[in-house]
Amino acid sequence: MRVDVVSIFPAMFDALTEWGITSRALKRGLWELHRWNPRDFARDAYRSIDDRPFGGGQGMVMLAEPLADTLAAIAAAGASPRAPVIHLSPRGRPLDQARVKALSELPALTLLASRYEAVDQRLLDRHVDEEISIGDFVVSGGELPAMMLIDSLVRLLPGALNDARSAVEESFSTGLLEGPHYTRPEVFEGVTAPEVLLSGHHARIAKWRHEQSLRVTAERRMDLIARARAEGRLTPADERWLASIPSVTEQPENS
Ligand code: 4F9
Repeated sequence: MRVDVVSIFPAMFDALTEWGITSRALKRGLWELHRWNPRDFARDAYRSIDDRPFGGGQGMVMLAEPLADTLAAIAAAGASPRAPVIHLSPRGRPLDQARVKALSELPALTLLASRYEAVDQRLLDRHVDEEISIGDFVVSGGELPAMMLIDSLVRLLPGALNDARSAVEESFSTGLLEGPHYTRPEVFEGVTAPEVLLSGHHARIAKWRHEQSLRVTAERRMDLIARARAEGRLTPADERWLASIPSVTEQPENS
């Protein structure tokens, strides 16, 4: 997979190329990163990439022209057919694992990581295919959101994870949160790990883990339980277990 990123802080992406699974996958040749600084495409002597908003107001707006020229250079450098251009923005559609999976199957994509609160709308309308949000909060620029998107994509590329991990990946596709995990020592600060995990009884352990996954999901993310229910992914045994958990069945006051 080829990833082109547009950012005025290209060095931030060293976090992906230097560390962890994304770095190893790069060295394995599973993906490549090309960085483009729109300042290199500025049209004036000051290398301007932003200006004050028409109509007044707070903040600056990224100029359409240097960004359009950057995207044109990427299209000229990249393989055809043209890769989709994605802008990381709090105004975008929220990212989820299904979208990550679909994007990970593309041969190439271009990410626009903007700064200064805004980008000229004409650039977005004419040259951006999709806007994606990584959550309902604001950060100082699109670089960290772009890195989160790239990390989530790269770990799905065949060969990026070592085998033991890919099984863990499958467990997210259940659409439920993971339950608790334990390792040595058996007693930590006076708290013993759940005895079932030390029993060696594989069927009981699998049942316990599934129940814990349901419990944690119901306590924190009823939206995921509702979706699993709607999609027919909860068995009658799952429903009986959920109905038996006090912290789940208790209704919060004022609701
Ligand atoms: C981008 C926030 C995607 C959430 C970009 C400021 C952003 C963001 N998801 N905030 N620039």
